[in-house]
Amino acid sequence: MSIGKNIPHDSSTGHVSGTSVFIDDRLMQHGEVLVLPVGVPAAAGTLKAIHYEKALKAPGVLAAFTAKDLHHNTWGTIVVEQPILVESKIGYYEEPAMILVGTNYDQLLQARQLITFDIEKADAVLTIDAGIEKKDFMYHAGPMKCGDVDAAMASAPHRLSGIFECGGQEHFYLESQACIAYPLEDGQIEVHSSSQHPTETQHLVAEALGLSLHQVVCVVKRMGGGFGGKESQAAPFAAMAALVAQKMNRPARLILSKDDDMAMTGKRHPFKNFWDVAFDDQGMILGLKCHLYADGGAYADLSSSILDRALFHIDGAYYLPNAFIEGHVVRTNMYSNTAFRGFGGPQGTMTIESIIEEMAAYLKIDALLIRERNCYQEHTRNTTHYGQKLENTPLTDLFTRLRKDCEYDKRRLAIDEFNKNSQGKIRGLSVSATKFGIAFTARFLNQGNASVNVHKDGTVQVSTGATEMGQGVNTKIQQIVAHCFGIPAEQVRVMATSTEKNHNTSPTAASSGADINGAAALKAAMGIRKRLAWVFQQVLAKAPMDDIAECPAFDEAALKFEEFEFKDSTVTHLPTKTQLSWVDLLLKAYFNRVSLGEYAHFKTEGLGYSKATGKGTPFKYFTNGVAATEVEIDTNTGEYKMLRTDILMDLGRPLNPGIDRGQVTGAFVQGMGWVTSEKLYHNKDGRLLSHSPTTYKIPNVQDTPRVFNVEFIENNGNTANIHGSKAVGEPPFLLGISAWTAIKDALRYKAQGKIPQIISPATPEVVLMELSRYDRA
Ligand code: MTE
Ligand code: QUE
Ligand code: MOS
Repeated sequence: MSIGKNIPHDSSTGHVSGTSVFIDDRLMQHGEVLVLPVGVPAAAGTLKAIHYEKALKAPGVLAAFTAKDLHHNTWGTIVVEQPILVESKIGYYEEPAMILVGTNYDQLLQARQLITFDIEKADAVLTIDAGIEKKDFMYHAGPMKCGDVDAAMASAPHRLSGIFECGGQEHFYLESQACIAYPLEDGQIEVHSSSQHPTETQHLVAEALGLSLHQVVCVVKRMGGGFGGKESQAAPFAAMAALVAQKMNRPARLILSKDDDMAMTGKRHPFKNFWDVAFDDQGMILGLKCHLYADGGAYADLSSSILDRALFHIDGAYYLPNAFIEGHVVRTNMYSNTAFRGFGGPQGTMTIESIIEEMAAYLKIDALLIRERNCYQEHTRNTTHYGQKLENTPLTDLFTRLRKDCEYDKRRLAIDEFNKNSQGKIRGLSVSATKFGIAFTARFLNQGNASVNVHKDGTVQVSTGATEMGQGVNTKIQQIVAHCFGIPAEQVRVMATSTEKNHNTSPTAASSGADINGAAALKAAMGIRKRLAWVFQQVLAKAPMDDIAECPAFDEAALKFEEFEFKDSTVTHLPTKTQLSWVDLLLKAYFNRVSLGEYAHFKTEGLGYSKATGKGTPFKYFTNGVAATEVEIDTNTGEYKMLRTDILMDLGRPLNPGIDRGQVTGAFVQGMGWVTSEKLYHNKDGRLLSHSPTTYKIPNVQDTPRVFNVEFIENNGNTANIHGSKAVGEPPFLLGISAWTAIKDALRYKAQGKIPQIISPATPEVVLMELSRYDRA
């Protein structure tokens, strides 16, 4: 049976042999043209005119289009306010304002150089501080409150307050935003897009072109990574390609270069969070007040939901008896920030992990002790600040086991010793945790649909709304359906995602792709399995099934479903041990005109949260984990390396532990990159300077922990999700935070009684500056 097995990713050989087809691998069609977006050279102001006459006459250029050519130019997943192409008001530097069309990419790039702009420049708002000063807020989240925070604060033995700041993050998917639009008959358009959200892409293409939804199909075979960056922001580029396809009646290919992609698209939200914490001598948190500010960039995009999720994750893994949490999204003249793995969760959780490090330095007790003391408990202290009671959340066990498994106490003593004697080096060790809420907090998104088609040779094709971006959702769905029918996984294929087959889908996001679409696929497969069992039951009952008589109509009430086992490509009637092969039974059903296909819709039950009261059950369950990271810092240069990381995760009963291990290690390293080396640099005009791999530093293999242990605990108690599994995509991203808290812990040894304070990312430069603050003491 294939559930819980390490069957390989369905594209693993394709990816390493180069036969997997990404958008730009699609064969060029006759008459196909290339599309190049052109960005504005200012971050704020009014666009008066674009002079592109020269570019239009340049070799290889066929056409140019601007906002005027679009039927409808404004879009937005939540708030409709963002232009596809700038009409007059400029939102950010390199915001697309027009598109050039030609047949040769290099010639298009040269032609782009010939374009000039008349812009009435305005002062750009480039930082959260500037946005706060201007009071230009797009969204207010919360307050979420519990207990009586003011009373708790007033009577607490200790108080600390501070500001936690973290930077943005480029998604750095290997495949840039990419789309090809094909004009079909009667004005219909088919777009093949690298999109996490085919339905949104379909909808925006239709709106932008003045078509109805049934005239547009969006197909997604796979993405070369998405990480949230292709959730909302794939759609406007698809609209640009589709515009060209419509206007010129030719296939139109838009593939962003890495540099254009980095400059034009939104990133993770930087946050600046003002906090005030009250605690006792033992480090027990008595109250937390926090005001979060997120840099939304120029447009709303998904910022409101992202800030909501940050508020939901301000508790990390720790019980807050009294809290008052609120936040604002600040509008700035930056690219419009968007979904990125964790979706605000990391920015919330990192705040409390940072606070705990400061409490530890202040109280001079080990931070792990503070974490263990404040950790959510099983029977008491198990309700979040938004009133959701935790179930099946073995956080205390995770801390206890990790402390033992990674030999925390022994290593802490060794580090104390090392730091006393070493010259020019200090080490730090820290544990951080994740308790990631699974479900879209926008309830309507927690639904999915799937269709399952069984063919006469016994093989199966499955289509769902899930999109494959490397995370292995197709493989998990393949396993779920193969398991249901008792056939080998190789006999099940998950087909390209298409809005023609599955409509009104949610983005593949919030880590719930496999949860929702897997459940829908299982529901559909079960429908078929029941009818097959029914046919078998009729065979056993010797119902005539011949030229004259057909199999009696399906009657669920009369079906003894549990008597039929589907296993090893054989169906067994357990009471009589009678067997039929999978294919024989299928054929029996087919010749009796019993359907071998099924469509199903699934919705996640039990969700309900009120923004008005800040209370409810936004999440179906939580995925939990802890990580211990040890770092060594060179005090002369501020450079550091991660010596060792131990991760312990609760993934319920994983559908595919091998794929999940890949998700855990990948997400950890991506999270570690965010908090260490991935710094976005801009010039004073708001132009992104780190817009290529040469200036933006993602982790390489030498930056990963020298010793890297990943373990899962056994947790058979999660009844909330399919086959007892838990979502894995985003939660381990938050464990990368332990690399940053480890740096903060190491600094404590040199701080001469000061409390280490660093921003994120803690680049070597940041670390060196902080060390120099202690020398000046
Ligand atoms: N893994 C790979 N290889 N590539 C990706 O783009 N995206 C992450 C995560 N893991 C991503 C990934 C994000 S942001 C999410 S929300 C989930 O995968 C989405 O997929 P799932 O819901 O099927 O886990
Ligand atoms: C997590 C997510 C998303 C989310 C909420 C989460 C997400 C997303 C939306 C969203 C919200 C409102 C809308 C909409 C989408 O909410 O990815 O279209 O109107 O897109 O907790 O990942
Ligand atoms: Mo993931 S940020 O929810 O696409």
